[in-house]
Amino acid sequence: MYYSTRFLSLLLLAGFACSQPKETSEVITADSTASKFANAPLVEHIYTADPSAHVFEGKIFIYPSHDIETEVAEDDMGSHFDMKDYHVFSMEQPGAEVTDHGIALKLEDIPWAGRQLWAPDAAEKDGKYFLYFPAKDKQDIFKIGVAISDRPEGPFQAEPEPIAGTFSMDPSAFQDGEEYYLLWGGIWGGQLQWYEDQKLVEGRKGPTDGIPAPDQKAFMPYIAKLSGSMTELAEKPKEVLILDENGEPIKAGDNDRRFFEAAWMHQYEGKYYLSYSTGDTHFIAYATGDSPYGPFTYQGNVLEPVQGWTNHHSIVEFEGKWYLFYHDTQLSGETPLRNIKMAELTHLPDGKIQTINPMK
Ligand code: FUB
Repeated sequence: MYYSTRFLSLLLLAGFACSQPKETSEVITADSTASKFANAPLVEHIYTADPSAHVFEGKIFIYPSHDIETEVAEDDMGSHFDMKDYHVFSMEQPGAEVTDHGIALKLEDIPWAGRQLWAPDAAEKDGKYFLYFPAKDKQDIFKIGVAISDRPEGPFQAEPEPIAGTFSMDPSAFQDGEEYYLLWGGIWGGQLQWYEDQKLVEGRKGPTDGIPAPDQKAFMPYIAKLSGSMTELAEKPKEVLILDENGEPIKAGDNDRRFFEAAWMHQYEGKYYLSYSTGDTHFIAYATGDSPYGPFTYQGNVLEPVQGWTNHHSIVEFEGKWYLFYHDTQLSGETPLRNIKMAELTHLPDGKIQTINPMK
């Protein structure tokens, strides 16, 4: 089942954890649940997930999803991830207190959106801040929208329509010098498998309609340069190829390595790194290339599976050190009620990333 509990045994162990977030001032006690996690949640007063981190105004800003408890039944398309707003967080430096800047954007203030505010990201250009976010439109089809603010923490004002030419979900913004790019896509609940040649195929439903045979090329993320206004695509989106060690596109049946969702790009020593979630095998994998458009060659894993079904991350440099932001379900033990975390990330001398184990 989509986004169901692969880690049933871990969840059973964690089952005694309360399903309500703790107050900020409370400290998680060093019980057997907490002690198996390598890192502590960054905030505990609300549930948060999919953390996209950036350095703005000399601080780390985090743009996560805001998980909430819901009556919506769990299904194969992730309907139980029923988020209705975004909060923005900041910290002066790693380890410092995390500030919750409150609600930055609400579902009801997005004219075109119907439900499910999933993983967002942000970018800054010329003193303006742009929040890119996915939501299902009134026809229940994921689109990507943009909202604008003069401040990194918002509040953000949504554009009246989704960004033309976008589809699916999990947008992430990548700045390369003067150019900005938007990446996106995700299969199963992310609906990417319903598209052929970037057109919605009538009649496709559910998580497997449109998924290629195991020996066929997997779905890949998409990328497009953003226009000068940052609110439109400047070109037709292109598929970002992820290749195996033989230069062949990763196959749909290669579940340990194929792209599922959560594309993120960073640059390190002249190389482009594309990292992403492998979904049902729960890794954050990465591939490297010489251009944001790819092709990228699979290299390994950034992050081992976390507690919970989803794995979603971002990678950011702050004052010469690199950090991975990710989430797990330490606070709740429930897949749709996640909490964001961070860990230091190491680029090894050969350009590989040292794999991070989220558990001790
Ligand atoms: O938070 C909702 C969805 O779960 C995200 O968009 C996916 O990447 C997964 O983390």
